[in-house]
Amino acid sequence: MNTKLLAITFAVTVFSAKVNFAQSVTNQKKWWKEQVVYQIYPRSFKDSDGDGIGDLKGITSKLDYLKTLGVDIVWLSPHFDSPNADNGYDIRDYEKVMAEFGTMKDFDEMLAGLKKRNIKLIIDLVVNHSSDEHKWFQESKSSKRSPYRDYYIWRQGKDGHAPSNWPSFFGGPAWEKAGPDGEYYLHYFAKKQPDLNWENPKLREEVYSIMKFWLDKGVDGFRMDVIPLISKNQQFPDFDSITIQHPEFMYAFGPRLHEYLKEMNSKVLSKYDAMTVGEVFGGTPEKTNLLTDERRKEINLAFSFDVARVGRNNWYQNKWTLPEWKKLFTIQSDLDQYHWPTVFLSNHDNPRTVSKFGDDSPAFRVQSAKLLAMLILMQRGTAFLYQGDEIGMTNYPFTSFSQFDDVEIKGNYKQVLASGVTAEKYLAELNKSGRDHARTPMQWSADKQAGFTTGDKSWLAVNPNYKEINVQNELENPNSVFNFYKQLLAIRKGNNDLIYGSYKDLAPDHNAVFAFTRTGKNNEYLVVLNMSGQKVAFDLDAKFKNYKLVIANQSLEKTTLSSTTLELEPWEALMYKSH
Ligand code: ISL
Repeated sequence: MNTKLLAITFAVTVFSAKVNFAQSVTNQKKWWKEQVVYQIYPRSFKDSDGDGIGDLKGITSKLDYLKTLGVDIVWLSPHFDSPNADNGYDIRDYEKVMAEFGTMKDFDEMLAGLKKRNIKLIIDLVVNHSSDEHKWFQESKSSKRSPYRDYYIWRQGKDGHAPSNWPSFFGGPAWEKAGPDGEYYLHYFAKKQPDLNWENPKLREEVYSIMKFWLDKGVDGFRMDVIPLISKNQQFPDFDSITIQHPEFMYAFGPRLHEYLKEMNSKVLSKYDAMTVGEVFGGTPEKTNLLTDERRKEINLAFSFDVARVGRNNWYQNKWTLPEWKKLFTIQSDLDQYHWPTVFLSNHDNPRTVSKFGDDSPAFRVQSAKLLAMLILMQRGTAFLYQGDEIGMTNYPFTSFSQFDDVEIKGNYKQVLASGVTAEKYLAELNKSGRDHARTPMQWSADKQAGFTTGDKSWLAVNPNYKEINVQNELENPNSVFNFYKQLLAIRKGNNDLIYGSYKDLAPDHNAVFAFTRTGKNNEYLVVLNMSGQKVAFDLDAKFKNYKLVIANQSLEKTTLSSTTLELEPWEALMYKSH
């Protein structure tokens, strides 16, 4: 190679290394960018007193399980006092533990147990609304002259009707007439979940005081429930017939949202090393990026649902293609150094990961659950795992509406059927998209009630497949989904190439294979996932020749990439590294 060409080649190599170097290190290092979160839905995790409802002592009894798995942070869904109109997302007292879940002493013991195991805790901040049984609302409803009246949003009706045609997400209108003055109060969700009035500085100070109460107890941050909804358009205009189909896009990002979050950050969050992740329901990538831009000092991270809810139109689960799904990962990983992505495929509001994105049939459940584990944990961004996904738990086979618990399903039932959708069609769709799939009790063993409770009944039926799919079996089987998650978590832990490395989709248009690289300062990792039930021959660039296998969910003979054509088995997942 002549000198000039050599010099050019050298310059290009240095530049591309610099680009990779730049991409892998420009993000400021933070613990919440590096660590993996495990979401616990306390009602369904572990019951310690036989009443069929999960509780805090139950969680404490399973902390060694979480430590063995290797997760770093627990996100605890609401544990506060609640009448459970929406399973705790309707809070009656923000500084008291729900009686079914135990006492503040139990909370303190759970928190101490987590800290002893070097596991952080973030809790759910639900401050778009409270329970209608909260003392603030009871006072507010009692009279227009109550000092708590403006803790909520009351308006006179118009011509004998509600103040506007706004709908609730849980069926019916978003306005409810109540109290001696005949005014209406606003509730985006259930009637028992009245929206708080963030225009009122006194209410905001109450929220900040609640946040400090839990941060001073040693909690490490918050997941913020529907946080983009807290600022309302004070004109409360009627929606047209199209907008009304997806009101979240009108309810979210109201005029004072950023002002409120900057105030919250300045008055509370900036005084702690706290992690915040906003549930950005009703957002767009551009708007969401304004929330999480580090320079704006609002919140750290956001759940936008593009990836997890791909194909969703309310409770309809429509088809989607792998290329359109892969593009969403590229968009979120292309964020600049002031933003940091989240990676999650399910939570307590969405179907089970392996049932929606994998294949939960007996032939491919284990392999596809492992493949999805590699996808989540090797993507760029803070990974959020949902309880039970680590053992490949599946959707529940609902056969009748009486089996559902979800207030969203029950609240929408009448109007869905009134719209002409048959009960069979609605049930069939809910068997793909319903929230209860993720809320069936954690399957600990093949004992009765899957070892979730010593009682004879659980608050929601245990999935009938618990004798096959349970933690005990998983721990005993070295090739289990659990042990694959555990291996991946160990590979990822502290690996700055996998955490901060740049991301590149190698085959964005491929309809079956999801292949990407993660390039850091020291190593490049190649991940190849066959997200189909068919064998696929996949061609790789020659540069990957001689990359070494790190982990695979099936055949291990593909140890070195000697050929640049990979013959992939159905649902085969492989990860290689450059050296
Ligand atoms: O997408 C949805 C609306 O149809 C729901 O799954 C969900 O209500 C929405 O994502 C907001 O979720 C959060 O707020 C709700 C609560 O029911 C959810 O459990 C919570 O995650 C109201 O607090």
